[in-house]
Amino acid sequence: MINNALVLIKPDGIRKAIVGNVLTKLSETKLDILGIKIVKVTKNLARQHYQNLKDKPFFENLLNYIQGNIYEIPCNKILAFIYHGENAILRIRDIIGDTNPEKAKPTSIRGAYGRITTNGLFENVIHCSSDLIEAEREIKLWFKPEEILMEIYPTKEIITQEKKRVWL
Ligand code: IDP
Ligand code: MG
Repeated sequence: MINNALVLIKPDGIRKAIVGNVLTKLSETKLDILGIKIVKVTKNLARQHYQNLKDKPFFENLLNYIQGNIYEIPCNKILAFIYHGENAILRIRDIIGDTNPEKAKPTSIRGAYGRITTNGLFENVIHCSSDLIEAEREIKLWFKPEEILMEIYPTKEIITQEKKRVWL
């Protein structure tokens, strides 16, 4: 089944300068990329992204982690990708490995590059949507329709009077 997955290279992946390694590993899937962007993550976006984990004891730490605020020199950015193709979610999740980097296969992305911080947070380099429903919710949260190369979900046109910044 063809599906879409939201993939995020989290701030630790950027700080550790392993973006190239991570993308090389993901390219083994031969999946298509339909969207790419660099994003400064606000607390609001972080909270919405991880809304299903809001009752977990590590939730506040997780919000700070995804915003890049847990480091001595903050790294307030992530890279966001939409991968598309046959069983995209399952295949990417297989390559990224277990959520806990200590349990992840050493050859997986999280196994090779992740760590557990001293306060117990799984700092695991990369996010991938867990299922079809989450993928749609997350892609719509991180991307606007015009930032995606294909109309993967139905869209409609509306007229707005939104204030926006344009080139001088
Ligand atoms: P996933 O990223 O493999 O889908 P989720 O359960 O959705 O795993 O958790 C989101 C993120 O929260 C994880 O990637 C990891 O950074 C962190 N996390 C999840 N479970 C734990 C835990 O038990 N202890 C510490 N951090 C965790
Ligand atoms: Mg998840």
